[in-house]
Amino acid sequence: MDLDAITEYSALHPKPSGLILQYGTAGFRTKAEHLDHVMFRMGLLAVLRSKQTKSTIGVMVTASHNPEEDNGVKLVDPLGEMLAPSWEEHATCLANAEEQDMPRVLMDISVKAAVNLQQDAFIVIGRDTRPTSEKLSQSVIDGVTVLEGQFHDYGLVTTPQLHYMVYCRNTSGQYGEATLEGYYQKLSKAFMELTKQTLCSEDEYRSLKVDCANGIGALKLKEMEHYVSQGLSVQLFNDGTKGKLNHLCGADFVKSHQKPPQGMEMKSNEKCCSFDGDADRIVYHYLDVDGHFHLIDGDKIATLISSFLKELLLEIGESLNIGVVQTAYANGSSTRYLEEVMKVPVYCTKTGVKHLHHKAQEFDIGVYFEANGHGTVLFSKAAETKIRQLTKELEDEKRKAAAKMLENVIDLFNQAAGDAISDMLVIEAILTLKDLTIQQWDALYMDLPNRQLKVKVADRQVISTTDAERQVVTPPGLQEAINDLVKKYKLSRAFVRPSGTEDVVRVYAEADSQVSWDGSIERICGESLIPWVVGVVVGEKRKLFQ
Ligand code: 16G
Ligand code: ZN
Repeated sequence: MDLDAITEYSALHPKPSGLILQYGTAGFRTKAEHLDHVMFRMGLLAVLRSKQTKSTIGVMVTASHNPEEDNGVKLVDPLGEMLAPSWEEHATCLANAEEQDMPRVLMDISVKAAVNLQQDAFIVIGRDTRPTSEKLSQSVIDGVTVLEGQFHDYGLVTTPQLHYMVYCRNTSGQYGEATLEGYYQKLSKAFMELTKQTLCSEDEYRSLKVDCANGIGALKLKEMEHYVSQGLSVQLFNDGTKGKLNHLCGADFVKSHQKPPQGMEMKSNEKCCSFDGDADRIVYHYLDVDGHFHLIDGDKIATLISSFLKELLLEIGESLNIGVVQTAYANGSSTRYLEEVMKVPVYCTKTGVKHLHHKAQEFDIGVYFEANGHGTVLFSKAAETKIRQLTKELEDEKRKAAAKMLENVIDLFNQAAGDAISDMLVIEAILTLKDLTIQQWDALYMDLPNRQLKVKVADRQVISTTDAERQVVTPPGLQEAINDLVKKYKLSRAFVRPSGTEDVVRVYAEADSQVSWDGSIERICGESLIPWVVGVVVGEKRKLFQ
């Protein structure tokens, strides 16, 4: 390691003194102007991680659904997963080391992690469409180069596309070809195969309006459109030509405000969906004939997908196990529907894709989705091999056809990460195959009214939780207060957790409402439940809903 060169180059990417950042749920995220040194240092760290794992490592420059002024970076581990927790700590140490200490911290990490510095390193880099992303990704490259790592810059790609590239490169192309063309070919082939026999060709089923959050998803969907145009016609909105990234549009806005995105013409009963800024989340929505907005979030997506998979397994006659993984944010109705009607086991993990992903790996078929629309399906190696074998061996035509369908579903999912484009194609295929309208899908169950809000507190770490964030441990008394409160309302549930991405505490509440759907939840959340919980958190009772 040439420490002099590192010191010299690091001086070109100086750390603002006193700035402390943490590698959070999805990497580093903050105002873009504070990130140059972090990018350079993540370039260095990626090289060490690559040497240690003897694999290609990914670096994605994005701040997902955050405002345009923010940016962020995350490292992608060999099989396309999130960075291992011990390396998150290394990342935090390296990013926070003062200028003069940085080379020593880098050395310490390589000793602690037993990195063979003689090993070659290869890094792939991607970025979203933020105005600051290009320069910041150049700083990553500077870091990679000074440690003599090799790299390939994919330029503008969605986050899941970069995860896909990493996965492909580390499995010698078995997962797919590590190019954008390879990604489009793989997904479109599976989609066209899946949908080719569908009887229904009506436009209502085949057309979809997509709100691209003014982000990278628009560019990539435009590139992909013609590969799937025979099976699906997409109309893009918020494609970045006018509006601001994630501003009043995109999956996060739609989900958290429970209203339609701006910049999208929606006629009643038209099928619409929204991506987030880096296209790893998707939610569906539509306006009914009375102009009411209906949101179909990650929970309903998981329900649609798992019921389809379960039917296919029944048809094939194989007893592969399916598990659905959710977080505390999953609507109570979805959990009840999955467990009681569909009879599939449901598990709850902490918020953040890495936790869900990890749990989903325990099943033959692990379906995971956060309510916010981030999710995918994982097939164990054994299950995948079995299914591929069945497509060849089965003689019964119906069973064989079902196995082939499942094989295409495997290829259509991005198993490295939740992927708005891939999930969209899976959903469209299922709706067409099942001959379902968006309204019929929505009607599977009725969401319990719910509200979320965030509270700024001096120190969000005063709140600690257990039981997949559903129970508060500290401060003492808070959980009891929540219990007392939710007892009063039917089917009600509430929890409080410190955010992993912002300096805030998040509060969630849901409850059945027998009186009037909206009025009642506002009363529960607005006048009673949430202010009460928040009151305990901030040490004062105050009204939060105007
Ligand atoms: C990040 C996570 C997302 C999670 C969100 C929660 C990834 C790729 N993204 O965006 O899954 O829902 O954080 O944020 O893991 P919070 O901790 O601020 O509520
Ligand atoms: Zn995202």
